[in-house]
Amino acid sequence: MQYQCANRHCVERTQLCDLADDCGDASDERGCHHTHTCDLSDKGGCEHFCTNLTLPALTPGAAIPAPGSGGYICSCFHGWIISPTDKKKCIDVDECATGTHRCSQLCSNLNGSFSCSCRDGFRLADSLSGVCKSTEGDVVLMFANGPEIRAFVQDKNEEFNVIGAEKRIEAIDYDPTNEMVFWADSYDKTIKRSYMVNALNGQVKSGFAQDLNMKGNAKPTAIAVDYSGENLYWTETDRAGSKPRGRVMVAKTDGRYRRAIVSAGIESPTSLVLDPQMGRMFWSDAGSAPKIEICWMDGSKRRPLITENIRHPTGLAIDYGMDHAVYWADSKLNTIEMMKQDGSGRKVVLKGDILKHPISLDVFESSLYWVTRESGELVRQDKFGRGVPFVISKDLVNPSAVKVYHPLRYNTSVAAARCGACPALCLRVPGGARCVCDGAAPAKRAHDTPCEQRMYYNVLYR
Ligand SMILES: [Ca+2]
Repeated sequence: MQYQCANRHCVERTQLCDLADDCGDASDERGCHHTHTCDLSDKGGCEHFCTNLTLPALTPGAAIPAPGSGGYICSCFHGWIISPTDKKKCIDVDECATGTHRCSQLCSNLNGSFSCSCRDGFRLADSLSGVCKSTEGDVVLMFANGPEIRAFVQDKNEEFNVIGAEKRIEAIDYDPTNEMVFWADSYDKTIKRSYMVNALNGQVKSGFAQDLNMKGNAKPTAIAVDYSGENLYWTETDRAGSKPRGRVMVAKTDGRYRRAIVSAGIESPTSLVLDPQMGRMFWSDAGSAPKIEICWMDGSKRRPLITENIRHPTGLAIDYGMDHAVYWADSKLNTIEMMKQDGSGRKVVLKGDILKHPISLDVFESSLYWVTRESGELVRQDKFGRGVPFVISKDLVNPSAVKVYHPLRYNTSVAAARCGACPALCLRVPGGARCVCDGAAPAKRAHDTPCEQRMYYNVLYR
């Protein structure tokens, strides 16, 4: 017979009150009373429930001691847990803070429960699941498949071509404000852009590639668009030397003012995501010391977030709708995990062969989307790991990237960085932005923010 913990995990009865936290929330240890038994009339003083404990037989074959020989444990109704200070009293579980809720967007804690709600532009799909769905705009899954970018309109079951006749598209992202798609081509070692099909109120009928002339020795491996500052970030790997050298680069979305912002201690960057609202960026490195790192969007305040239990991280994604949680896939471990932006609350969401080695991941509403390289599939599953994976598209020849295209993906109402006085790049930092000059400092104009140093920072606002 098993015992259900406050967090709804189940443990064996023999694990109760054995001084080991088997539940994970200590609810198998907090309400322990080692003497006396309890009965229905007084519940041993427990506020909600009590359960008598039976000591295990001391030797095999010996008579099993009577119920209550091991004392008793107090436990609580669902949504409550024994107080850490009073082992008979029940207190509310804050599901929103402990991350045990299943709200796809907003969570409010209630006494003994919690409730889900949705952001502007979304509504609950039903009264039970906590799933938020957008009320306007199609959910379009944009994915790269070798030389082309395809788009799949989920609710209409329609597919169309965004870009074709490229070489080997490695990474994609888009600017939701200007409705432009960006991609990195690892064969041409360049980055290109195009208007999205149906952009400019439907005037754009097909994609047209514009090369941003990034051609160099390094291969671009991941890209991310900063919609708030019209900057393009990407990672690249230079394999010319004895050891691969990775970099995080930034330029304007038209290719100007290109410069490296992180260039030491990276080997093989595989993915990059930005959170302009928070002024932070994250990248994964699948080099000899695999890791996920965070820094401000100007390259400062860098630190590693995940360095353990990680093999080949790929596909970072931020759930902008749910507390900006960070998801990632590990294509060697066959896992999809999540964490808070400070690295806490790490949790395995999905694991096992059923994932088929995800190489790119995205999250929107209540779903995760990923592509698998070997089996060539585009797959969807609930972002809390409920249910089973659903194959949206298969027989893809060389899929590399997936991105959910939707007008409400980002909170673009966040004020654009106040960058008027920056002569070159203006990069987001938490609560503000910084002017950063390009490598060759531009001629100083009278009204410019000073830019004579190789890299000059100026906090514009806080
Ligand atoms: Ca609660």
